[in-house]
Amino acid sequence: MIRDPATLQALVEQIARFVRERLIPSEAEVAETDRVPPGIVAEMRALGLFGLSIPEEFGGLGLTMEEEVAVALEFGRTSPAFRSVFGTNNGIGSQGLIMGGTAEQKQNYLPGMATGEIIGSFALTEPEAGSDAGSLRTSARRVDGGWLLNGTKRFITNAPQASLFTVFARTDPASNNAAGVSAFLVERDAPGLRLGKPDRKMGQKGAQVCDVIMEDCRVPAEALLGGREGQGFKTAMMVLDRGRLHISAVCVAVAERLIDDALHYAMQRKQFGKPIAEFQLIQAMLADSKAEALAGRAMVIEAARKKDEGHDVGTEAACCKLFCSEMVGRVADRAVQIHGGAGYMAEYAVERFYRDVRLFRIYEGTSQIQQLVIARNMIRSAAGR
Ligand code: COS
Repeated sequence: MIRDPATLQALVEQIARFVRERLIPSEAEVAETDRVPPGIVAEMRALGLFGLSIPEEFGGLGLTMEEEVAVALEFGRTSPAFRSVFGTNNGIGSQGLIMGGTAEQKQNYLPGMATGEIIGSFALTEPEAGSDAGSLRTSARRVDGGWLLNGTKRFITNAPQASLFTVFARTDPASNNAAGVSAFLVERDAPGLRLGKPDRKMGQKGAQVCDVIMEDCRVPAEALLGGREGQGFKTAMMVLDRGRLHISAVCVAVAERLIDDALHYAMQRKQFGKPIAEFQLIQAMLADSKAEALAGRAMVIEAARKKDEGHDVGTEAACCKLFCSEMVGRVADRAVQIHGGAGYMAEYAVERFYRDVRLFRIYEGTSQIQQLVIARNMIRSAAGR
């Protein structure tokens, strides 16, 4: 749902200009230094990018899903590391709170998240619990006046910058599945919480990831998200359903950027006496990429509209994440191929994007998990469950 097309268009144009004039020229520097310059982060804050999906009553822009997708289709046209800076505040780092927080919890954190003063982070994955998120082992034990958390969370995006973690922990020690999991809002300075060293990654340099380690980490009783035990896993799944649509839009945007880069390269690179764009085998790669990116764009917008209409889009979100993340992998591969030897060299952006996009098929649920979710939902619905 687009509430006011003119306002959205103005926002989209503003973001497109920011991407073109500020982010794309800084891509190489961010990849080299593994950090987004503070000046750019300040500009992101001024543009309201940290609060895109946070409700207006808490100082955000309160975008609908379709509006958020429209915006992601613009800011995704650059290194995914830039999106990560404000991505968790709009997605997995804030949505648990928006969907399941108490009025007081929302009031405490959402205004700071909307401005970017508070960076939110989502702490679900563990060394032994990745795809099988329901088997997580981090424990939360009730103690006088609060909870004691113990466990390690792994590959946590934005953890080095975060001031608030949504931590998923087992509150029912007798359980070994999703039912015994609860969510907690854990502040960075909670006693007993420490961070591991930043992980060294294949790509997406500038987006930082590390372990979050809790050793008798004490949090107050009010840290239990929504004040309810046993809801954590469902909250995590609902957050991921939404996050998967957002990531899908980013995949489409990166694919469109790579198609532009490959097309321009093919039009100016000459071999056998003419631009390689005139060769049909190059054209086939360009055309397949264009058609697939268009399919991705259409399915993400359609699913976002359906979500705004109030439908459960768990299946659609998984379909989008599966198709768009695999699609951008194919597009990046073709973009390198069209660039030939140059595509293997670090001075061309496609070399970096080729590594960056690999993560899309893994985080917020691997392609295999999306397949499992889609098929399981199909079977359930056919069986009338
Ligand atoms: N929305 C709301 N509730 C959901 C849900 C969703 N999308 N998906 C599952 N649930 C609920 C189920 O209805 C069930 O509740 P009831 O027991 O009351 O019926 C509960 O959650 C457990 O669901 P399920 O039995 O399907 O859990 P499984 O342990 O079988 O796990 C998968 C399901 C594999 C789909 C889940 O673990 C998953 O998504 N894994 C990937 C995790 C991931 O994306 N990690 C990335 C890290 S974050 S960057």
